[in-house]
Amino acid sequence: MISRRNLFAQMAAGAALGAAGAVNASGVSRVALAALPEPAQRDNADTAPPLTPPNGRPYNPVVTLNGWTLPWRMRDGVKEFHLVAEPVLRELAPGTTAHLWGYNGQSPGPTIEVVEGDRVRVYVTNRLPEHTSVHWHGQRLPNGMDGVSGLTQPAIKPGETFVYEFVARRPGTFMYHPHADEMTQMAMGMMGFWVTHPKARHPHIATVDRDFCFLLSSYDIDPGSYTPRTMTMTDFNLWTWNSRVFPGIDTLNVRLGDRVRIRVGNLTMTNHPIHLHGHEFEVTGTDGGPVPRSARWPEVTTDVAVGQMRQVEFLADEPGDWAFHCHKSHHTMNAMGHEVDTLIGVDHRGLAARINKVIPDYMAMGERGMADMGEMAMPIPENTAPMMAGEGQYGSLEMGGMFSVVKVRKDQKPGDYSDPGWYAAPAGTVARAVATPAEASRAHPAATSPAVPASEPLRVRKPDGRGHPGH
Ligand SMILES: [Cu+2]
Repeated sequence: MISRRNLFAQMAAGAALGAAGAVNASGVSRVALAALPEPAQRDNADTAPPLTPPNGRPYNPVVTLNGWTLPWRMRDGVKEFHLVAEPVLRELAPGTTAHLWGYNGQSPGPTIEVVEGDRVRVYVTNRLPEHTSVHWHGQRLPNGMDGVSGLTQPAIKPGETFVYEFVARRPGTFMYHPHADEMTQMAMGMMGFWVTHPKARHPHIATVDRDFCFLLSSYDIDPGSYTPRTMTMTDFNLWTWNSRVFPGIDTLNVRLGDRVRIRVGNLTMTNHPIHLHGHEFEVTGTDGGPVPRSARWPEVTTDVAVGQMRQVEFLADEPGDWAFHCHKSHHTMNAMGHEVDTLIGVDHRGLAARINKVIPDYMAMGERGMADMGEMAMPIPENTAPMMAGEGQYGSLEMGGMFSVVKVRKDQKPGDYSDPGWYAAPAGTVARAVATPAEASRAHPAATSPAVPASEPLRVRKPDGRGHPGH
């Protein structure tokens, strides 16, 4: 059987050979094209180890969540990268794959990591069925390198290779994405991260132990299908970090006492309040660069608006498994339908039995909330991430989408950031069920009503004070 992944790789390889002979509109000579840096490819969605710089000025590299950093080569003092815009297969979570467009085999594309003052040359080969360009979001650069097709350059036609070259003038957190048929190309997953490290000690940029980065992106992929609807304006059904959904997003593993930086860029069509449990952080950088210390304040949630980048920092001083997620609760769900009535309080008994005579598979849902969805093995279409998924050590997490866990551990060896497994909470520090009615009354002596047997039907007290029995 021919795997699609191999097919795409072969197409990319064949196409790259073709590119060397192509006439190029940007004035790159045939000799230069023949000497293009090898376009590195990646075919899986694991979090790659940070790329320790093999040459150039040293820095502490970032960790791209479920992604990787693009290798470069030094040529006459210039850092040269090669991006290939192309169709890709991206695993959103185990069992769920999307047909996206991206760079070098993945969506998002690889992170580009440089140092302030570096001269950077990026070759971009277009293997898409339509023209594209790359805009270097947030950078100071010559106008003609800004990547807005039609405005600052001709579009890169299919089969062509363009070259961008500029000096990374200021340190900070940046993104790259097409500025050509953006609606389609970004809805298809074309984007990447860019980090410029400071060249020397910077008054507003701290040295950190762990430096994570990821992009927020969203897709509208019908359950059972593989390709995003690109015309969708607001009703996206997959909310991703680096084109992954929980439980497919890796955990952020840190050591107790680490200073941690997390960089987030938003290329969705809505804002995302990003929330960390158990710690306070400060926003130490925005789109425009580092925030002066005097202008920072403590937060546990920061909103990342459309097109913005935010970097937050905190001291990881509380051991545990700390949830880290977008606080819009619809964004921590996978492929969900929206045209669903609220059924809380509706008693389906009897009704379900009658419907079952006509539709044997019919399941009543929602009458006690949606939590049942997390645990019931409801039949779902192929290639569809369950709406509420993920198993923790205490049961179903009932989450999807933009959710992960910051794991803070004191017993990891220095430099060991492998997944430590679930947190072993010290005895007596985990919330638990109250054991007996006697214990309950000790805990809350004012309580006078007897414990309600679990079998009792739910009663709703109406504002007029009359009890409303279930039926
Ligand atoms: Cu969100």
